[in-house]
Amino acid sequence: MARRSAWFWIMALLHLRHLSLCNSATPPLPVLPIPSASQLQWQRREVIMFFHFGVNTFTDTEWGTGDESPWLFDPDGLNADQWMDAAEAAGASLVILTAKHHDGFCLWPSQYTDHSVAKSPWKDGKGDVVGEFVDAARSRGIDVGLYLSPWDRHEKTYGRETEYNEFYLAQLHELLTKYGSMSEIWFDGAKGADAAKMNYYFRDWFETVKQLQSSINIFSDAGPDVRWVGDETGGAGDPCWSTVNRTKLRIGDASLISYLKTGDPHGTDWVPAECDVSIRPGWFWHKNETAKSVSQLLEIYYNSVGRNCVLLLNVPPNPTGLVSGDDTQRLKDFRAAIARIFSNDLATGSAATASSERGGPDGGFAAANVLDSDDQTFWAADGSDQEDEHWIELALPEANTSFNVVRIQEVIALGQRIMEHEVYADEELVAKGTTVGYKRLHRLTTSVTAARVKIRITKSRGTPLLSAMGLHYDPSVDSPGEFN
Ligand code: FUL
Repeated sequence: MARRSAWFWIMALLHLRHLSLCNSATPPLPVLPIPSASQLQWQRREVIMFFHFGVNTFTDTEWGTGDESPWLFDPDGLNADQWMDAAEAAGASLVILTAKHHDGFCLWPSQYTDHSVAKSPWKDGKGDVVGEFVDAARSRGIDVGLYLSPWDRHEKTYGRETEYNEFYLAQLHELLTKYGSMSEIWFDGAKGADAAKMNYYFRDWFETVKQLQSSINIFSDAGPDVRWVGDETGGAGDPCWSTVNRTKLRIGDASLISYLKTGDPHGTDWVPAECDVSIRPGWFWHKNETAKSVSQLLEIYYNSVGRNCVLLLNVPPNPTGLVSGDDTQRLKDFRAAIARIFSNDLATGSAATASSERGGPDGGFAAANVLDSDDQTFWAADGSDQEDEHWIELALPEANTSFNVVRIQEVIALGQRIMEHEVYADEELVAKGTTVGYKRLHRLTTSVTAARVKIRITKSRGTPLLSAMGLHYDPSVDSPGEFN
């Protein structure tokens, strides 16, 4: 055989690579609506943290009246860096602070009111909790969000529509220009029955927020980027669609609660749900309250993250200005329980097959992609086959694999598609559900042993796309006291 030059072989390899690239199928078109880049980033966080702190911390109340003296606010040991230990313990990559709660007391020295840290004895009125919070989070690589209550029980202009809307907007402007980039801004729809009647100019506020920080996510009952899930227990509806018709939503309208909980399979807007709940009974610190148990927190995790939502878990700092050591320890134990369950994927090493694979086995969308821990790769059923039912099956590496949690993840970047699905262990139906979304966790009531696990997708909007599938063992299913 004639000797070939190195150049020949390089060209031959490039040619082969070109041929194999030509064999890749294109990704399918999205099924609209789809998330924005900021919404996708938010969704991947899974658990984020809330800090409720303010004059209520010193008066042992949940809703202050607005008449409290700023003189009450004196957290003489405040250490925002220590708060971030709690965030890290929970694995939270975003922390949100109540810059102003309903009582109107501002945790930063707002130039538009005297009712703030500037009039408190803390640091002789020179302190800035928002500033310390932001610096502490950033120094740990944690992103920041702020809560600014529209309902303000202190501000005298509240009730005078134009004046108060301007006042609120000015405060928003301060917060969004003084403290760098924010990932989320929280508009709370709560307002007491005694609140003066007035309209908030949400449209003006939201447009200004986006003008100042274009990649921020705006949270409210009605989005536009993240919606309230409809209650404060930390659980989503089942199903919980990230899609809604935004025109149906109104901030503070209690008749919409069930719509918020479930979302809308026919919704034209992507507005995913955030599940807010406190680690303790109250949002603010109270000396007689203690943190929820690990098993309660786990239940919340399954009912929020496991239902396609983000969990916003509140931890209240105490009057010293510190998060209780017991709360941080509880968060560590919670995280350890999650790691114990989910770090071991019993599906690893399975052989994956499917009803069809877009572009065939070498098209780039093979069933095996659900096992590669890479959420950029995925299994796509072949859109050209006319079956309305699709399936994917894993032949497990061990014939007698025992599991009790099934994890399924859709490629939400291309739309939330699955409307109905069933999970089979060998031939037995062990779970069924409706939508999947970013993450769907089925915790079974008893452990099952199987050699094969199959997901049948019996109804979907367009062909289904799965980025991941996993099988896990939660010891508390067999021994309920395990995580108490
Ligand atoms: C509610 C408020 O009234 C509570 O005090 C708390 O801030 C919670 C997160 O939102 O609407």
